[in-house]
Amino acid sequence: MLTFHNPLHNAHAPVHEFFRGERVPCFEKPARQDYVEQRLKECGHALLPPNVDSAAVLKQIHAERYLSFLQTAWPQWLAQDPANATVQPFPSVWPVRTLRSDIEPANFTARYGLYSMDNGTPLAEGTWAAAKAGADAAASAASSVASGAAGASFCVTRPPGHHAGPDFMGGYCFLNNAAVAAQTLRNSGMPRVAVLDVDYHHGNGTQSIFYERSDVLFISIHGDPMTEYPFYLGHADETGHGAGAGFNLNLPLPAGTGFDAWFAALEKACKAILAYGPQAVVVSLGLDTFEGDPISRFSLASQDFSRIGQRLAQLNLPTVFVLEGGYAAAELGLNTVNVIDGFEAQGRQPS
Ligand code: Q9C
Ligand code: ZN
Repeated sequence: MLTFHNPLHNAHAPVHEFFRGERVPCFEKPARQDYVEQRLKECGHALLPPNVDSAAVLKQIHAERYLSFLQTAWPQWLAQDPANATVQPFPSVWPVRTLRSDIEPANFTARYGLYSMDNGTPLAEGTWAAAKAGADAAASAASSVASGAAGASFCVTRPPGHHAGPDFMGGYCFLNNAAVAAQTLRNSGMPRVAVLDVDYHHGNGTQSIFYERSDVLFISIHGDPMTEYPFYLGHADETGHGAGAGFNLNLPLPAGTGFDAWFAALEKACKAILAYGPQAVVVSLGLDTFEGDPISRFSLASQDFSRIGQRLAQLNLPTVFVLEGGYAAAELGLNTVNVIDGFEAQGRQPS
């Protein structure tokens, strides 16, 4: 397995987020990736820097005006008041139903809300640099599999990506790294790519990006949106639209779900992937299904992640893993390496 990492992830380090009405330290923090890198190195996995520029692919999956906003957000925030250098911006107003989103307001906070689905995705000075380098790492991991240089690859990155839609950030995500990987595989000439999202939270951004397309199958196993973030997408009746009808599969599970029921959903997902007959799979690997996760409510144990890796290897398809959530930072390295080792151990056995 070739492992790429985001060398600039530290540039994205907002201080606070809102949690139950209070300002608390960000759960999505640089230590997450540091722990993963440390464990990977201890286990003998080399970390490669990105070697692909994702700029062109980003334009295929995100709106131009959204990318421009992200790229210039911090300078614009400072232009509003130089004292903003030490202040964290948050959106506070959103164009919900009946309000116009076609016109970009001049006001910075209004534009921030226009391009956000929540107030839980704080921007920092280095957000664009970090997010762009992460998208480059995802494109690099996908390219290594597309070229045949590797049968499987892994992209270690933060901020995560799967809540980021065509023209909005949300859920700690800015650029949709898994969509970048899937689109990169498509651009290499593969007719069909499957995205399997196993993060605790529904991958609303990835679903929306591919909802009307038949060339990318999206499958997600996640906490039931009736009670879990992102609340407004991720139900079982969302099966795709137009050309994409039949190419979206949501497998919501109740909060509190343990490994057996979760694994049964994974089995369904794997069957759907094989029925689709893709040339490659992108795994949006969130590890917030872990029992120790501070903001999520499934109860998978560390050793369960080895079984997940093993089962995914049995698909016997070129595979690109992209790191998503997982907020029990100190255990994130172990849980990540368990997926990789389970995957690789399976690959060494006759299936
Ligand atoms: N500030 C991922 O796992 N935030 N995102 C709830 C409100 C939503 C999680 C707390 C959690 C998003 C990639
Ligand atoms: Zn998550």
